[in-house]
Amino acid sequence: MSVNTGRLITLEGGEGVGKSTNLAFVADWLRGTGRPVVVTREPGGTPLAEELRSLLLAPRDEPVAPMTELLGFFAARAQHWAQCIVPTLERGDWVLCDRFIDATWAYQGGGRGRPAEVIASLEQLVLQGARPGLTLLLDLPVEQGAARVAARGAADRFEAEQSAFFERVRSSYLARAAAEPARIRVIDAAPALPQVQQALAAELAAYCRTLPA
Ligand code: T5A
Repeated sequence: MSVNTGRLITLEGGEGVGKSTNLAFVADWLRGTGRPVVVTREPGGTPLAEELRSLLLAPRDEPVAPMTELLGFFAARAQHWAQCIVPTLERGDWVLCDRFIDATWAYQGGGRGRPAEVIASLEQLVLQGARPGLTLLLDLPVEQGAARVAARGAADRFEAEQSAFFERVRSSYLARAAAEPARIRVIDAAPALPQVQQALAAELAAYCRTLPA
């Protein structure tokens, strides 16, 4: 049985675009309209998936094979999907997730160059065709995101990548948004926070108007 994902909203974007900063704003906006929301993240979102997150993001001397990385993200997602997202949606609540399947397409697909057919088959295995109802893609030139992250301190395994990797990630996100413009809404993340949040609120309001009350 497939789950209705109309109440699943995801926040996406490259490094330092402001996902964590804006997550609370989006959650507050939804709660302010009377919609109960569970805020979660990928990789992570359950105790086991958070352990997998630590393994996936920790800098390490041993090279991580691209397939290991890809399967690791899907292993964490399978757990998060089954134990957190689906039960929340089934009881009628909203889920707000910091990164989801589009991150895999952007990072492991665009960034690492994993073949689309491999990602698509894993996506089908784990999510069985389910996609978020709304994806808010915060977009920022790579060097601006890097400057914001640098101001914050220690880098994880991905943040240590070169700028060409993040350019591919950004292009991949934007290509997905161009292919699915109704689901993936691009928000310019460069302006000051109040302006970014005004744009987020406008997208949320427009999306909620399309759903049954
Ligand atoms: N990953 C994840 C994959 O490779 N495949 C997958 O399938 C999945 C799910 C996860 C990593 O895993 C990878 C991608 C990631 O590399 P993460 O912690 O979820 O890591 O993601 P990060 O991008 O690393 O998250 P960050 O915390 O670095 O970035 P955010 O959350 O986008 O940025 P945020 O909110 O911390 O903001 C950064 C700084 O900018 C400031 C903030 O105050 C903060 O200091 N800022 C602004 N400054 C000026 N103007 C604005 N408008 C600002 N907005 C924020």
